[in-house]
Amino acid sequence: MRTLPFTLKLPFGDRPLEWDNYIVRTLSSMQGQYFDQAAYSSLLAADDQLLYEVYEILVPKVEGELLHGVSIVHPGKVGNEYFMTKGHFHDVLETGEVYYCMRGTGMMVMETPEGDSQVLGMSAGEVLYVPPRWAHRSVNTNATEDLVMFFIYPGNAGHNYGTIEQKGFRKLVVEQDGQPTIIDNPRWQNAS
Ligand code: PAN
Ligand code: ZN
Repeated sequence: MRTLPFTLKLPFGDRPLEWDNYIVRTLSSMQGQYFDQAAYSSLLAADDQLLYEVYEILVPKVEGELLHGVSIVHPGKVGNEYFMTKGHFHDVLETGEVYYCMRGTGMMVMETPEGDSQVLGMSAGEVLYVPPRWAHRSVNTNATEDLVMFFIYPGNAGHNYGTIEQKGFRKLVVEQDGQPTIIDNPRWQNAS
């Protein structure tokens, strides 16, 4: 846990050199999240492949601190739906987050508990702001390149994954006619 001022080396488009915590998410951690369940099952049976990685710089998880790090979503699809992060609300709903897209192209799928929904494109060099109350999921829409992003959020934010695991997001990002396309999630209404 870092409690004194420090600098961080972030080679362009790469992981931090001095990370404290490394998280990997493979296909098996996304049970029930992809629309095409048959495609998900057959991909998983072939290989529990790596979807994304997170390199975290750890500071105390308290109000006033700023947690930060780098996430890397790899290219790929489950059926027509692109590789993506699990996505979450923050436990402390009233906390925002800043993402800086270092490399690649993708979309951030966001929604509020009140039913507002937005999907914004991201490409290298862009900063994306996720306001308080907005759940967020990053989607890599590039066929060959990683989506690499630096993120910063309040130390006391916490993560609520359960709501998204149960309900999913209202919007999905899928490939249609070779293009990333935002569609309504047909399974969202069925969730409790
Ligand atoms: C990011 C995310 C990271 C991985 O650090 O945690 O992109 O996504 P999931 O946490 O949804 O698996 C962040 O938004 N932190 O709050
Ligand atoms: Zn977050």
